[in-house]
Amino acid sequence: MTNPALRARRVRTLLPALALALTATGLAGCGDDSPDAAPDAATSSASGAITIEDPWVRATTGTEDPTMTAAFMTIDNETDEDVVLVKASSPDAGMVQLHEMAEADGTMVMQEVDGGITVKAHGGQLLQPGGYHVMLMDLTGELAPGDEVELTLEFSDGSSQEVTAPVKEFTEEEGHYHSPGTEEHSH
Ligand SMILES: [Cu+2]
Repeated sequence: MTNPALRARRVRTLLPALALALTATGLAGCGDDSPDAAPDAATSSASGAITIEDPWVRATTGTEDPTMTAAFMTIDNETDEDVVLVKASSPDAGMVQLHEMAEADGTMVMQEVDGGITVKAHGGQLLQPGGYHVMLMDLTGELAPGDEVELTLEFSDGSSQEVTAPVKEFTEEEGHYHSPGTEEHSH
């Protein structure tokens, strides 16, 4: 003859132990020693990811040449390997290049980056006016403040990111509101 009350009590006392065991298993999974441990790692922005912060595109309204503009952002690399931004594309631009500023005969000119833009392991790289930028050419239309531009960024590790960048008016302050090195990269 069994005692139902006793059995129920035993089940109840076992449950917290089971819950603890499950939690421990879950935590062990975050250790990330095996690259295939997290099936959603490529699409989430969990630790160990490449993330894009503060993307924006300079408005073309009222500019000298409304057929081209540039996109800016901060790329954070929280992985253990250097990665290179190798390619960018946008449905809003016929041609997209990765540019840097360089001095030529005493003036600053922009030119295509040879080999892409490197983001160091556990580091960040700022794309900003006067520095690295994603050059958008042959724009399909004018870009006014409030518009949005879709960007696809492709990295040397084979990953890619879809970014929606708001269009903003360029002001001088915008150029150095977010200097390299001052922003925390610990999340
Ligand atoms: Cu450029």
